[in-house]
Amino acid sequence: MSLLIKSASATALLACATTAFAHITLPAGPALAGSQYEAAFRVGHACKDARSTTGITVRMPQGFTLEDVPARSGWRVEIDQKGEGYGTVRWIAESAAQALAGDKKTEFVMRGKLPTQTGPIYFKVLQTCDRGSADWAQLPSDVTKPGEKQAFPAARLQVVAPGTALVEASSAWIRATVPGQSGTGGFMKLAAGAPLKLVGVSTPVAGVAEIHEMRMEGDTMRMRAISGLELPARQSVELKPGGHHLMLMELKQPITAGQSVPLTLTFEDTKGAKSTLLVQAPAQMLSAGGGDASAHKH
Ligand SMILES: [Cu+2]
Repeated sequence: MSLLIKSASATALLACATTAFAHITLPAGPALAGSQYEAAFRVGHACKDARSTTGITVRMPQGFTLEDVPARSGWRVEIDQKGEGYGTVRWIAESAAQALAGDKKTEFVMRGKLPTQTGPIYFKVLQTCDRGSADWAQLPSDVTKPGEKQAFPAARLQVVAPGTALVEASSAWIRATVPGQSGTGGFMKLAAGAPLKLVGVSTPVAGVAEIHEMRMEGDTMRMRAISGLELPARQSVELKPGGHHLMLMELKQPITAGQSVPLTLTFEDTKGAKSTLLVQAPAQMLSAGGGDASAHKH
């Protein structure tokens, strides 16, 4: 029922996020198996060396049942249910003037029903431009060398089972400790598919685990426990050094780099229903970005 985030995949997600501006992506966060889903493909960049985007063709994944494509001013929509693979939806700019300029961002929206099967699904998107095209169609399995990034990743959606936390964690890590240290911080990105609140954390390695915020008191940055952290729907919220973080105290053992620390996160939805997510956070000395949390003061 839980999503296990392994360090390798967390690293891959992090690498991907840094270049996400150029990719065609779906909003962050998972969606429920068998539910109605609004697939909003975000386009924020024209093809390389191009000035504008003139067409978008989405190849639907297996199990996705198209229900509706809202009309889009200045663009014609062609739906081919028998098209390539499991059907295609194509938006075509009616004129060069209607094409999406390279410095403009927008979303191309379709609605449909998600498969009942859980796991990631991928929408392959062909972006055609006034000059050239870009086929956002690579799957994680297309990358074979360790550490290699996908140049043209397909838009990914994590489909989760009913009863599971509707939230995805990525880039999780725990700061490794030095001898004598009794507490440490935990960091990750969280993306909820519907409004959720992170209300708790527990781990076998610590006697006390809390959600912390950082705030200025006078001219000193201090941290304190909060009862919950709001996670807006379809957005990524980052827990990071110097910002919101998980605080592990009364450590029962040293946390050594490379060790994997299980964290059970508890969430509450808008109706108060609780769900949990197990995240495996690798321990490391510094964040991937080299950030420094030594400014923390209790
Ligand atoms: Cu703290």
